[in-house]
Amino acid sequence: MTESRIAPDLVAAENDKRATALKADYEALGATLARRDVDIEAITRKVAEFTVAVPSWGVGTGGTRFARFPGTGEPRGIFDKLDDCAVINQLTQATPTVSLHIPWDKTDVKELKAKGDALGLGFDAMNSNTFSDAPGQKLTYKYGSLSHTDAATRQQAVEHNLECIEIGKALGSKALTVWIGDGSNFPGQSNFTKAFERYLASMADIYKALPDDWRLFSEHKMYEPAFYSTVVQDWGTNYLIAQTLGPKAYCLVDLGHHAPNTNIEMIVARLIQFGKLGGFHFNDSKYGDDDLDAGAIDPYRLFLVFNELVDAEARGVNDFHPAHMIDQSHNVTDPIESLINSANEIRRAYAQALIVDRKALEGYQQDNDALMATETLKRAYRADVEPILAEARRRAGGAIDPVATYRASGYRKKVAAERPASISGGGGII
Ligand SMILES: [Mn+2]
Repeated sequence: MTESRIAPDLVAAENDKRATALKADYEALGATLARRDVDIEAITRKVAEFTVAVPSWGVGTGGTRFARFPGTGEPRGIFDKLDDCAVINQLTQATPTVSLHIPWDKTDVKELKAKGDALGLGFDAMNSNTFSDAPGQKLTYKYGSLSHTDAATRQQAVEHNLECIEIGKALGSKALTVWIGDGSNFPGQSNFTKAFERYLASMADIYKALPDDWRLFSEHKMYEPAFYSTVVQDWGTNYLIAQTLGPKAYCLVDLGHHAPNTNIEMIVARLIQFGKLGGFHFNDSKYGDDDLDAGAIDPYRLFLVFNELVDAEARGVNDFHPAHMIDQSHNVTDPIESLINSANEIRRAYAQALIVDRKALEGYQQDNDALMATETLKRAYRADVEPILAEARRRAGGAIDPVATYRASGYRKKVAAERPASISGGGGII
């Protein structure tokens, strides 16, 4: 029996208030879609099956380089974090897994597994950290980790990743995500070629230790913390890594890790075409790696990314199962509310992409009818699919309006009484 963090009676009472309106909206949308030969039930089923992992670090309040303003009732450690993740999943029924970060979430693995089981939560990709120094760490990562000039420092970073795999094995995880902050701040500081050779050799050591049913995700990022050059800076370098390492190595696309205006959906298409799309870190950005909520700034871009994923699904691309994870930093909102909304926005983009008339689109592309081709995408994007999302949640036992239900539950106030405010939250942005 899964432990409920919010009383099921309260969820049911909140849903009762909204059930009649939802039924009417769902039927009306169903009739509209039927005129386009789209079966609303088929879309609702697919949406219900679509899940996204919540990052353990996302439920704490984030910050910028300048300051962090703690929220109330912030999680004190990984067990509190899992409680908060369970709230998100209870209300959205879209986030049954959590992505952990080591060493931030390091604790007794058996207790961690038991806590996840009690809350009905599984564990998605493990995330290593060699971009900051852990307390008591022997060698510093100030000048890099897996690509460091010093062999002993590289070895220490490799061993940390091996430890992440071991922890993940005990938790039922099936993937390791590696993001490094290695790079340089000044022209001439680092030899690009030698640094990348050292990185590849370190990653090959990690790859060797990867269980056969695991995947290794490398995550590229254009800049920060290094501001002149970054060792794994773009999808091209990332693709070279995955190609060099072998069939268990894939590229992870964090939407925020690109220059503004980069055509990310096209990167996604390329990686799919060559069998190296491992998964996503969803978030949104306006200027740089802002880590804003998914769909907050450019929901059309999110839709276009999903359009590529659904296109691949429709074409029956072999062995296609990208990992979906959220990676955001919540500075001014209640992180639980942001993550609830983000999970919904991601499902929304998926639902909209599912209703694209692909046959018509292909015809317009073939005829070079640019206007009607783009209009075909827009037509799907303009559809208000909220009744589909709400109905999928309701049927699975979630909330028709998850944020309103969360607020009605008084959860934050309740945990604030148990959890004293902290200045440092062990949070971070990757
Ligand atoms: Mn990321």
